[in-house]
Amino acid sequence: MSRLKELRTPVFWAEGRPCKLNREGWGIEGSGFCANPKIFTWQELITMPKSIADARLTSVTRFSVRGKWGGVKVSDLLNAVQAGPETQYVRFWSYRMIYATSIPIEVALRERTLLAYEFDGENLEEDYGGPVRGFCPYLWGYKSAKSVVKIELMDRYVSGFWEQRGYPDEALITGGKVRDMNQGGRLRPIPNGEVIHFLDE
Ligand SMILES: Nc1nc2c(c(=O)[nH]1)N[C@H]1C(S)=C(S)[C@@H](COP(=O)(O)O)O[C@H]1N2
Ligand SMILES: [Mo]
Repeated sequence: MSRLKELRTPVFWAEGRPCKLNREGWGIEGSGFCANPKIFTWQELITMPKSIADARLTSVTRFSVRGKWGGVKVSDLLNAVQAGPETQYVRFWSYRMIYATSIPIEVALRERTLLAYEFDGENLEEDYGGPVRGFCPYLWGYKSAKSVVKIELMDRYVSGFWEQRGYPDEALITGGKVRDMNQGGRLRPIPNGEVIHFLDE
């Protein structure tokens, strides 16, 4: 059983649960305002420098799970496609192109914003957004799109799946108690999803 499952991390698929996804055949299109649009295959992604973010995924539905998310920095991908100066937002598309969400370029460029393919050293399974998902600990979990097939560099903001349904576009993690999955779901305050310490990086 995967670590995320052991921790009883909830599984959200607003657009419906995917069937088995093909890890070896996975590709992520990087396109939009960039000089070198390209498709990153699974093989390419795993040979790019790996970053580990020991950080939390915090849902607006008030659960939070911490672990070592491993993957490629979104900033490295933006460099690879030669993101243009027009780029203001990065939009992540999930595998059926129904779920999408965008984050500001400044947040996309931060150290711990990843396209993640591991949690605590294990490959991400479908339930948790494998083969590769967005991971952005700075904002509510709905900004961390699962099973990403495309990242699109945008010159303006377009709201995403949950944002169109009333959740804030900014998705700043606000106070209050959350269920800490690392502590058996105990309700406790985790201010700012613990990202406050990272912000001066
Ligand atoms: N494709 C897709 N990505 C998604 C979602 C979803 O429903 N579909 N839910 C989002 C929300 S609201 C949260 S909190 C996290 C939950 O991630 P998990 O299902 O791995 O716990 O995924 C985000 N990414
Ligand atoms: Mo969420």
